[in-house]
Order: sequence, then C-alpha cells, then structure tokens
Amino acid sequence: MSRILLISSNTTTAPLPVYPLGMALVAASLVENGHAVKQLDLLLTLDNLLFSVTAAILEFNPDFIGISIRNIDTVDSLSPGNPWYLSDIKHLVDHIKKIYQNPIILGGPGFSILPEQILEFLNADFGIVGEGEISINKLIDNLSNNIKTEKILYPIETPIDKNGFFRPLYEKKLVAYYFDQSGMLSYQTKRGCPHGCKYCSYPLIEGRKLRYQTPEFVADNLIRLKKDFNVDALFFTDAIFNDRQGHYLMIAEQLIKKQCHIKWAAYFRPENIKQPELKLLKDSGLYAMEVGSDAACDITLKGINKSFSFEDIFRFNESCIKADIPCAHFFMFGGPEETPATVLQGLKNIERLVNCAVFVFSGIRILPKTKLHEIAVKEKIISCNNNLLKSCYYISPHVDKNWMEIKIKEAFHRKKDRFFPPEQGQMRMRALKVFGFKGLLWDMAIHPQKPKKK
Ligand code: B12
Ligand code: SF4
Repeated sequence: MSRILLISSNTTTAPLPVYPLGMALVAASLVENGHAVKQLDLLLTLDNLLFSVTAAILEFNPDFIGISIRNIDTVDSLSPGNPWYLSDIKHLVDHIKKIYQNPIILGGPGFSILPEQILEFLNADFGIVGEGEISINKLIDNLSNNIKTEKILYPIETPIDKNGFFRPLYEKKLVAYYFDQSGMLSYQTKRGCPHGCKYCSYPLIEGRKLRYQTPEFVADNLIRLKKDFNVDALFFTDAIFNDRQGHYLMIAEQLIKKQCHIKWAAYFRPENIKQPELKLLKDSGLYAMEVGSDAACDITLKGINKSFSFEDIFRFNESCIKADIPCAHFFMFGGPEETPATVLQGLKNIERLVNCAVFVFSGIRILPKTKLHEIAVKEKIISCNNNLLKSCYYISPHVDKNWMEIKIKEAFHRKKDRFFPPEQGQMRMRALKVFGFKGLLWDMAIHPQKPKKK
C-alpha cells in the first residue's frame, strides 16, 4: 500500500469553477487498489497555496505526489492578459522539489496535450497521458517494486466494464464549494470521440474509440450524488453528449426510469435531432445545451473537417427552440479556408440563429499532433521548431485578423445574446454572479425577463 497525495492545480474560475473530476476518478481507482489517498484542491487554498501544499506533505507524508493539470491557457486569443497557467504550476513543482524527494507524477487533460514538453518544462519525474485510473496504479506498482518504467505512460483504452470506469470519489468539502460557486457538479458518462476535426485535441486526451458507462451505472451514481451531497444540477463533461449510436438517449431513459430529478447540461454536436428525442432529454432533466457549431459557413466547416453543414446548425437550433431548450453556439472565426467572403457569409448565417446565445472566438489554438498543426507549419504560420507550450493561434493567411474582428463586433453590436470577444460574456456573467445567480448563466441572455435565482 502506498500513500498518494493528489493535487488539483487548476485555480481558474472563469467562466465558472469546475469540479476536479479527473482527480476524483484517479483517487477512486487508487483507493480501490488499496492505497491511501489525500486530495488537495489548490483553488480552495488560494490565499496560502504553498503553505497548504507544505502542510499536506508534512502531515500526510506521501510516497508519491500526483499533480492534475487541466488547463494550459484559455484557448482564446483575445483573453485579457493572455493567461498561461503552466508558470504557476512550475512554481508549485519547484516548491515541492525543495521539500520532497519522492516521485512527482503528472496527468490531466492539459498535460496529455503536450506531455513531453510539460514534463521537461516542469522537471517532474513521470507523466501519464490520457485516462489515469489504470495507468497510475500500474506506475505505482512498478515504482514500488523497482521495475524500470518509461517516464511517460501512453494511454490504454480501457474497456467499458467495471475496470474501466470508477465512481468518482467526490469530497464533501469540495462538493460544497463547487456547488455553491457554480451551481453544478460534473460527471462524465463516456470517453472518446470518433470524429476527426482538424484542430481538436480531444481524441489525444480521450482516444477515438467511444467507451460508454452503462446507463444504470450513470443513474446509480447520480442518485448517490444527490443522496450523499444533495446535488441536483450537473454538467455532463463528455466530448459530445449526443453520440450517433444513441447511447445518450438510453441514459436519458434511465434517468427518467430511476426518477433521478437532476437538472443537467452538456455539449452537443449540431446534427439531426428530432422532437421526441428532445422531449425525452428534457423530461430527463436537460435544461441547456452548449453546441459545438465551430465554424459559420460550409466552406469553413469543411476547412476544419466537420461533416455537418450550416443548414444542419440552423435546423438543430430551430428544433431546440421548438422544444424550448436554451442553446449556446460556439464558433471560431479565422480557421482554415477563412477569407473575407466567408467571414461575411458566416456573420449572415449567424444572424439566422435566433433565440440562442452565440460565442465567437478569433483564431484557433494550434495544438500538436493535430492536422491544424501540420497546416500551420506548411503555411509558415508557426515554425516547425515551435514546441507549442505557449499559446499560438491559427489565423487563415487569406484574412486580416483586425478587419475580421471589427466585422464581428459590428455584427454583434448591442445584441445581448451575442458575445465577442468571449470575455465580454464572462464580464456579464461575473456581474450576474454578484447578484447570486449560478449555473451556465448565458441562458439569461436569451430569457432575461425570467431569471431564476438559486
Ligand atoms: C467539459 C469541459 C469544460 C466544461 C466544464 C464543465 C464542468 N462543470 O465540469 C466548461 C465548458 C465549463 C469548460 C471550461 C473551460 N475549459 Co474545458 N473542457 C472540458 C472537457 C471537454 C472535459 C473535461 C472533463 O471534465 N473531463 C472528464 C474528466 C474525468 O477527465 P480528465 O479531467 O481529463 O481526467 C482524466 C485524465 O486526464 C487523467 N487525470 C486527470 N488528473 C490526473 C492527475 C494525475 C496525477 C494522473 C496520473 C492522471 C490524471 O485521469 C482522469 C480520469 O481518467 C475538456 C476536453 C477533454 N476532452 O478532456 C476541455 C478542456 C479541459 N478545457 C479546456 C479549457 C482551455 C477550458 C477553459 C479555459 C475555456 C475558456 N476559455 O473558458 C475553461 C476553464 C474552466 C475552469 N474553471 O477550469 C482545455 C484545457 C487545455 C488547454 N488547451 O488549456 C480542454 C482540454 C479543451 C481544449 N480546448 O483542448 N470546459
Ligand atoms: S471538435 Fe468535437 S466532434 Fe470534433 S474531434 Fe473534437 S470532440 Fe470530436
């Protein structure tokens, strides 16, 4: 049996603080394998962060420390101050190294995107790419038995049986904090994304193969969450909730059958969805959708390898309005194939999306092992030696960034449900939070007349 201190290094609170679900799952897997675990969330110790890390190490005396790295940056080229979270994590690791000699293991979605670069930059000992539950136990066994181990373990796509999925080890204090601050908790029902969008890092983190939890397992865990912590709202963190196989509908059926009575939101792909399906989702607790529309006209949708058209996005939105389900669409301008003509066409298309919120990003964060990276190197937007640790954004060489941003601002001027730059939306949400409102909050831009105070 080993003692493992897990640290969640994410202290970002925008657009809302998110429960460190990855850490909770890794903790569950370690406990199930007989290890002793302490979870430390740095967001809750911001005022005396290094002191609390020192105290945890001295009190718990861990054999290993695992650090969860969620965010590298904001993936938003217009973020004020262009935050880069790895510099704070570097301070953290340097501090730990001064007082602690045993191995430091890195993991998490941010880490998994740039594992070699982050391990070297932070000067940590080991890293696990992708899902951590099985790999961390394997690594700890190897290290405890002096078995020679690679510094970075790459993912094994675990099957969907009990060995693949664990019940997150939510902690009472953390649940109370996140539920109070953001009005929701997080839960993941499946892993993987089979689509191949040119810019996307999700398949690197979760793999391409879809692996599902059984609907019964999901419903039982949510019932338990409600019973143990009185939580009645959550975000399903699946890369895309509406998988083509329709597994998501089975989850909705199960939530109804087991009378979960939990409000939930999730990411959706704007593909054909019918009224009976939307009704089922709504009856099961769906209250808002975040829609990965991503590009605003057919040329740019094709440019990032989406298999749907703008007409699909439009129809999806109309169906949601009919079903009275609030939607927020997320678009990126400036991607491959963007030209002045596609910008104008895209803005015209977005005007057709009524009764919904729209967030627009300028440029696309270039990430390694993606097609976009290859294109960016080929088009000499970045050099092939750029290690991509610091954020760099793809902007199509056929469009002027400043002109594009002026056009977007003009098109969204005085529109309460259009957000550009995205920070504008966050400012409005911060203001709403001051008045005690919680949750995704953008839905209040669509229905400002009937805000629901929690
Ligand atoms: C859902 C989601 C959101 C939701 C979260 C809702 C909620 N209430 O939880 C919302 C929309 C709010 C959101 C916001 C943001 N997000 Co987000 N989000 C995701 C998404 C799709 C899933 C994250 C998740 O919960 N996964 C489920 C958990 C269980 O998996 P996990 O954390 O990866 O943990 C596993 C492994 O990583 C590993 N692991 C984790 N920790 C550890 C620790 C150790 C020691 C080990 C060994 C292993 C390990 O094991 C875990 C279990 O298998 C990811 C993309 C993705 N596919 O991962 C992006 C992602 C994490 N988000 C990202 C970003 C940037 C953001 C924002 C900054 C965007 C913005 N500008 O607003 C904010 C930040 C919010 C915050 N406060 O931190 C980036 C982060 C990387 C980067 N480029 O910096 C990602 C990777 C997407 C991307 N664009 O590439 N996000
Ligand atoms: S953008 Fe969405 S659909 Fe495309 S690969 Fe990424 S997660 Fe999958």
